[in-house]
Amino acid sequence: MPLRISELRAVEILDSRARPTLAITLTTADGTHIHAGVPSGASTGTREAVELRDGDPARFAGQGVQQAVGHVNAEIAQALVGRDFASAAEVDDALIALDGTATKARLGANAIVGVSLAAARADAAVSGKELWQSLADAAGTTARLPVPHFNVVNGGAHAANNLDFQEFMLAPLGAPSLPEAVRAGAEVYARLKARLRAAGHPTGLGDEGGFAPDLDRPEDVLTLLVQAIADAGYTPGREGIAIALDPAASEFFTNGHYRVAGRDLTTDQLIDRYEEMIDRFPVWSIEDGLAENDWDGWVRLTERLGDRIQLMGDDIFVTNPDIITEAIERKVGNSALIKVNQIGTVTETLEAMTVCDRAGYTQMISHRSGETPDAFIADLAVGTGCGQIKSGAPARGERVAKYNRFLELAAVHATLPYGLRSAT
Ligand code: 2PG
Ligand code: MG
Repeated sequence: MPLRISELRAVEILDSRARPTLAITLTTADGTHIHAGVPSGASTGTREAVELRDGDPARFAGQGVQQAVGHVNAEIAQALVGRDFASAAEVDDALIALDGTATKARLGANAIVGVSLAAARADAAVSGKELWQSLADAAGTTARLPVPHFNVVNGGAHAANNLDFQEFMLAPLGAPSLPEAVRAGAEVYARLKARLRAAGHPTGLGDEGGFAPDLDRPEDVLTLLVQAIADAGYTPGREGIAIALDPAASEFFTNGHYRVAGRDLTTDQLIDRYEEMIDRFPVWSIEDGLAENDWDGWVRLTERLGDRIQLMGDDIFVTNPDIITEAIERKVGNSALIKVNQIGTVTETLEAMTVCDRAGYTQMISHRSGETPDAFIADLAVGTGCGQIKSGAPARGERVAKYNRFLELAAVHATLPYGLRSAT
């Protein structure tokens, strides 16, 4: 059935960090109401699609999105309402053409991505499919439940502590099923809280629901994580619960040096440090281990550690098929973090994942530090079958909404496979 939009409306709402974002309501010709919430990052890559923020210091310190809302309600609605589209991909093409810029800066990537998410949902609804099924059909992929990566310690731009590394994640690679993986994440999270409390650390949370203790050295956090995993009765390691890091290194790269725990490190010293970490701790994946403009460093990082662990590009790749293509040519990384709002449409996101697949680069679907309860990315992860997702801690509603969606899908669709697609 063609997709016909009879009404399109945006509203300025708040994200999980008290910053404005957009909620989209799309009504299809048969009267179905579709909703979508727009995520937003803090540690953004410089080549991401550009969010439109009002810049009016009198409202939300310049962070308002009334202009983006206005674009949805006027120009975008005018262009889309009443037209027949054969697919959500056609809606995305229309959005890209209407905006006319390479970075989606004119109408705003936040406006465009909200409409794109809603269009994908509307497309599923008119074809009588669940969102994940519809996305699997659009992408030509085999659905699968992903390994959740629980971000249980927050630092960097996501917390007001001394930790330079942004994210320390639990990866229950050895869990036999999705429900068991979620259970493992929640149980270790509780044990970690108890350990932090016993050691006199505050147990306040960062933006993604992980604890934000005032530790300096990443190795001290890794030690705590391994202890908490064992406390909860699991085996630290790939056969049980492994660890994934997102240092978000662009954030602590200045004047050609990486500042970690009060010391300036060269690129090669930081690579040495990572090597020691993966020798001593069950770290299976490092995202943004180096800065987005340190491409030569990334080449060396990949040469040295690429056959031992997953080396994932986030700020450096920004879900951009062209940049990922260049990275593949230059042998930079072996995996990509995937965020719909970095590139701005669902269709381009699926393209980026196809580019990765062809080169054997693994992919992990990701939330943003600013989220809404919208669990679109859960269906995206299942539909594309990429086998990995990160959606923050197993705590806080906007993070848990995604994990809970998996629990529902696992219960209803018992035949959905679970786990990494292939070992890295
Ligand atoms: C990241 C993301 C999500 P942000 O760096 O991977 O965890 O952070 O949304 O702030 O860019
Ligand atoms: Mg990142």
